Amino acid sequence: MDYLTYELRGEIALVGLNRPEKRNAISDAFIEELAVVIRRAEAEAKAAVIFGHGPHFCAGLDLAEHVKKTPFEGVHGSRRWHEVFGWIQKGKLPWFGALHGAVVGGGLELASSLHVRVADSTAFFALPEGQRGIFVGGGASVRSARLMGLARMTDMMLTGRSVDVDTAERWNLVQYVVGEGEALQTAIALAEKAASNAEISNYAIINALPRIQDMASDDGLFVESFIASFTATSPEAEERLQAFLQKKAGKVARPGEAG
Ligand code: 1HE
Repeated sequence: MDYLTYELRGEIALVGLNRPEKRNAISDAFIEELAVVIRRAEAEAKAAVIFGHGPHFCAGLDLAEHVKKTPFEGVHGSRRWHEVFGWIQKGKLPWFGALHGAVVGGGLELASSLHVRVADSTAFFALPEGQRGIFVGGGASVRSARLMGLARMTDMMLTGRSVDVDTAERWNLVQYVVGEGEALQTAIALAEKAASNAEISNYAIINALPRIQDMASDDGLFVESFIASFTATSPEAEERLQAFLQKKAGKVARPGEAG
């Protein structure tokens, strides 16, 4: 692979963005490698972590490649990003992000398609599309806007505002903030927790929650009942519920206690 590294560590797939000399800028070939790696991770792992090699997570779209495209090629390119990032967001695996340095433009769009984002203190977030004369095309108008809210995203895009990790946490862009250099190990530890869940529960969490968010509340509640019943009557649920009742499964940990 030219743009990514892949490693299976136990049940966790580790995917590294590996074009550090271009700050992990995403070209068409990069997206195609990511498409292959997502499918490989789905076949081999129970959860996945994505991180960036070099000084930054990701500088977004490869601007050198973008300028060479016709308008119609641009539409297809954007639709391909949507498709591939959609395999992450509504696929088979829980995906965790370890973010550091620049998480900008398409890099923030990629991060927004993950399920849990851990950022270290060096991370910063921006949507510089306005300054480049372009628009978001990798899903930010849906995914990033839903995380941080329309007003904040509009401000970022109009003013070129760059936000630090503490602001990003307040704005819902990341769920965890850790010390410099600690994002990857934290993301792996969290991925290991998710990997120990029932697969059917993880699948429902990943696939049902974003869809139910898009539904009218009464429709969402109706769908929830079916998913609840389907998961609760699975053999995995029966085994896990019995294990708890027979005091063979752990209790819910208090915050800060090892789970
Ligand atoms: C790039 C890219 C890129 C760096 N495409 N080549 N994204 C941006 O507008 C972000 C543009 N990048 C930057 O602002 C900075 O590079 C960073 C803040 C991310 C990092 O700064 P730094 O000082 O560590 O690196 P650098 O010296 O700026 O970059 C190193 C090299 O990477 C340099 O090339 P070189 O040939 O001079 O060594 C840069 O030109 C190159 N490089 N970023 C191409 N993005 C689906 S729509 C999504 C729309 C977007 O993502 S728009 C946002 C694009």
